[in-house]
Formats: sequence, structure tokens, C-alpha cells
Amino acid sequence: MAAGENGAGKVEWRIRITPEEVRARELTACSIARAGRSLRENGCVLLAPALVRHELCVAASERAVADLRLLLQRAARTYPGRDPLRDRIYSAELCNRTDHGRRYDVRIDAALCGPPWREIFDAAREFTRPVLREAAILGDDAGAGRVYTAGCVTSLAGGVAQGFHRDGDEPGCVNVFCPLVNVDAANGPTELIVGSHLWSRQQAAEVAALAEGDSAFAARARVVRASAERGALLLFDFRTLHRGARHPPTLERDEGFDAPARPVLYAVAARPGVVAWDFFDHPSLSP
Ligand SMILES: O=C(O)CCC(=O)C(=O)O
Repeated sequence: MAAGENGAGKVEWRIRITPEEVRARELTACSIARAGRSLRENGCVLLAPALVRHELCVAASERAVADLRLLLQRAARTYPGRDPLRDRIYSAELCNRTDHGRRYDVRIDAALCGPPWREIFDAAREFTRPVLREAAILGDDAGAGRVYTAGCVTSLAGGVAQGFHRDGDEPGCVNVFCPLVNVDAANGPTELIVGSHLWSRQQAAEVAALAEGDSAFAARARVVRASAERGALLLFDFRTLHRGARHPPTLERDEGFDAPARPVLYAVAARPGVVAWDFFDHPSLSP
């Protein structure tokens, strides 16, 4: 086993936030220290239960699903030969990067967006900024406060699991995920391999290529599932191997674009000067 593989994980990656901290909109020094340490050592930390207000998450969830349905209709018009529920789609507004994934990444312009996105990004920033500062992986405080890029990943029932992947190989970027609905085995949580942010590019590629049933995978990868209430916050290093789990179908009948949806809002905090992969560098969908 390569150094650091599967030996990680001694530090708790789930931090329970108290109602007092949520009311005060401020984490205690103890929570900040524990969360920062987990992000640094595990490459991830889940702050739960909900930190972002329930009504905001409900409004954002409805909006995300409505926007997605419109974009799926546009995608079907733009690419008449392709089925957005089955085929990959790459565009400036919407991407589905896995065959049969039914997992749609929709870009949100964090600088220009209004409610409900703005309030959620602001709330997430209040809670995560001290944690990012404590983890000391984004350079100075400016990186911890800036939204580099943002979007909403929505999986629809019937979608398959993604392969484990990194969002980048260089240090200096952190994903902040906020589930807009409760996420669990019924709709497919984000899964992460603890400590994999510290692996070399080659180690990460080797483990990502292993089949999950393979004993070598179990020996090398400690997988955690970020099941959480809506409004919780999951932070993870871009280098941490992760994936969206399978979103099981709920009915025999295929509900098409109206299938049950699991939207997760995300914002990326980045060290000043970092240039991350642009996943939306593709032609726009026709109006
Ligand atoms: O859906 C998720 O939980 C993770 C999504 C993700 O990693 C991706 O879209 O690349």
C-alpha cells in the first residue's frame, strides 16, 4: 500500500454544529479548529445539520429544478439527435458528463446572481470562511472569501453513479456543497475518498481506475458518504477523489425530465491567482 493510502481518517470528518452556532451565524473556535483540521488532513469536512435556512433551500431547490427542466428542453432542441436523459451534454450552461448519468451541472454566475442563490452563497461564506482560513490551504483570506465559480449539480432518479474523480490536481481550490434537499441513499449522496487529496496524480488515477468490488480498492480507499440534511455544508479539496452516487429510480415508469431531483448547490473558493479547469468551456445552447 502506498504511503498515506487508507491510513487516513483518524480525524473526524463530520462536525456536528449546534443550534446556538446556527442562530449566532458563527461557529465556535472549537468547531472551526476541528473542521479546519479535517479539511487539511482528510481533504473534506461535513458541517451538519442545516446551517443554511430551510426556506432558502426550499426556494432554491424549486428554482434549480425549474431552471434545469428549461435547459433540458433547450438541449433537446439544440441537439435533436441526442437524448439529454441518456447522452452526455457539454454546453456553456449545462453539462452531463456521464452516459446515463442524469446528473446535470448548471452554471450560476456568482457575481451577478440574485435571490435565492445570493443569500445562500452569503450564508455559506459566513460559516466557511473561518474554516478555510484555519485550514490554511487557500493562501490569504481573500481566497477564502471569494467565489471563484459556482453552479448547481442536480441528479434525476434513474441516474448511474459517477466514477471517482478529482476536480483538479493542483492545490488551492475547495468545493463548498450545499444540498438543497435531504440527501441519502434514496437519492445518492456525494461519496469521497478520505485523504486522497494528498495522493500523487498517479496514485489517484490508479485508485480511480480500480473496480469498487476489487479488494485492492477496499485496501487503498476509505470511502465516506456525505448523507446530510438540506442546508448542511460539505467542503472538500478539489484534489479529493469524489463522485455522485447512483440516484435509484423510484418508479417502473420513466418520468423523463419530471423525475425526482436531487439538487446540490456549489461554490468554489480558490487561492488568488489559481486558474481551475473550466468545465463549461463549450458552445452555448440555442435559445
Ligand atoms: O453529484 C454529486 O454529488 C457530485 C457531483 C460531481 O462530482 C460532478 O458533477 O463532477
